[in-house]
Amino acid sequence: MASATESERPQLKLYQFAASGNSRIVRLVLEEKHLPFDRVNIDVTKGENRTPEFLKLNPRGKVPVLVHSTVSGDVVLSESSVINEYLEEVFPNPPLMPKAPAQRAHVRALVHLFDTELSPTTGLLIIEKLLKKPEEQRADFVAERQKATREILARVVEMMSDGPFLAGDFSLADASYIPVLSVMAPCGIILDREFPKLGRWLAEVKKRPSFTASAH
Ligand SMILES: N[C@@H](CCC(=O)N[C@@H](CS)C(=O)NCC(=O)O)C(=O)O
Repeated sequence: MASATESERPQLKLYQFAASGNSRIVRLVLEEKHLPFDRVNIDVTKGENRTPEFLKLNPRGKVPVLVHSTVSGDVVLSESSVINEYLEEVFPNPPLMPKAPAQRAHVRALVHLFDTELSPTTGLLIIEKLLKKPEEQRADFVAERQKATREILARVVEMMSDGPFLAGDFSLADASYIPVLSVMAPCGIILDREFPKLGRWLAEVKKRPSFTASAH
């Protein structure tokens, strides 16, 4: 279905935190697919992700969690990239994965690079630069994380198609990178200057309605 009408409105509930980049990765895909969803806000700064109720949904105590209520019961999923693959399978239109197996593998390789390297490396840089007061920020730590981030971004650029998106048409890969790459400037990494291809990519994804709709 291209977009859900009221009669076939899917029962999707997203346990999320507005400021969480990983929650936004899923919100981006829900918006791109025009899927209505209910939000349950879990304030991780207040430990709401550690309550017994939430730990039943995700024993790792992390947002996002998606609950899809179906005739056969609730499907409870965590991990943004797993949730997004599920959404792509269950709600295939509009598609956010290419058709050819090699291109699909390429999208997954980009998502894997994000999940295993960029997210853990740069997540801590973002916390240091955006959440801590300037006087609390550790200059050595910031410099080391910026260097590691730049190394990973250089690899992303090598893997990028000719554009405007990361891998052909807008895909699950773009959704994974948007939240982190849209806050590189306050982290001291200027994409337009250092990674112009990514700067152009960011300008392009910002034009999509999903960028604004998913922001909070
Ligand atoms: N790889 C996971 C990461 C999830 C994650 O780290 N979520 C953060 C918010 S962005 C969280 O819930 N942190 C709370 C905590 O670890 O206590 C994903 O992609 O969903």
